Amino acid sequence: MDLFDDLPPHPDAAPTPIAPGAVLLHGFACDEAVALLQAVEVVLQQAPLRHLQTPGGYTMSVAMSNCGSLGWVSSVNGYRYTACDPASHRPWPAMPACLLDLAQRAAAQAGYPQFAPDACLINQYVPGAKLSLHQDKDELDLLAPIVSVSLGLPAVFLFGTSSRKDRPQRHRLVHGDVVVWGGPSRLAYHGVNALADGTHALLGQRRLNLTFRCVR
Ligand code: MD3
Ligand code: FE
Repeated sequence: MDLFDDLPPHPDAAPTPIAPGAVLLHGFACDEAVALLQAVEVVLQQAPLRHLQTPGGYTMSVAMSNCGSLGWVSSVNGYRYTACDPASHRPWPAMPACLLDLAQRAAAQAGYPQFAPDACLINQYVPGAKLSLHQDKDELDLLAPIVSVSLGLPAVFLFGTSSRKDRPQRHRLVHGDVVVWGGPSRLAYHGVNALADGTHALLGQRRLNLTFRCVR
């Protein structure tokens, strides 16, 4: 029996390739988490989290907001990127420098030294919230990777192929993990299982996920 089986790899662990083109940087954001969270809270004061409607008429359990020059929104009319927050009619808050810097350092480490995201989607999960299997293909630049940052409670991330029919792999993403999704992984179906109950020392009963994207 190994008492350490349930622990995530130490932040110094080598990056783990989790699929062709996708690399998990264990704990890459851990040391900066307080600063990142403070910057996110300032963004959320300008553009509060909200539960969007899907074109199918369903209300998402994940609460969302954005920063950067473009933000992802969904409504009964469809998904799209907008320059203004539809709730305030004002531009989305600028991407805080500490967020952009983290995303660029992670992308560079994964082989994308020119990563210049113009959108950062902020997802908040509370226990029970989930994200159904989907593809992200509203971005014009599908050669650029997406960088994702997980903060707070752990989640079970589902990662399939470009065919919805293939059974997805499961990966546990914990506080501070950063994943760079490029190459063939970019168009894979993915989702997040319902968040389990728990309390994180820094974030309390929630998980935040930041995804940095090159949209235009
Ligand atoms: C693989 N977010 O915002 S992050 C999303 O944890 C989204 O909130 C999840 O899926 C979350 O669209 C997963 C990891 C992720 C994000 C985007 C991807 C993986 C991806 C796009 C293409 C391939
Ligand atoms: Fe996604």
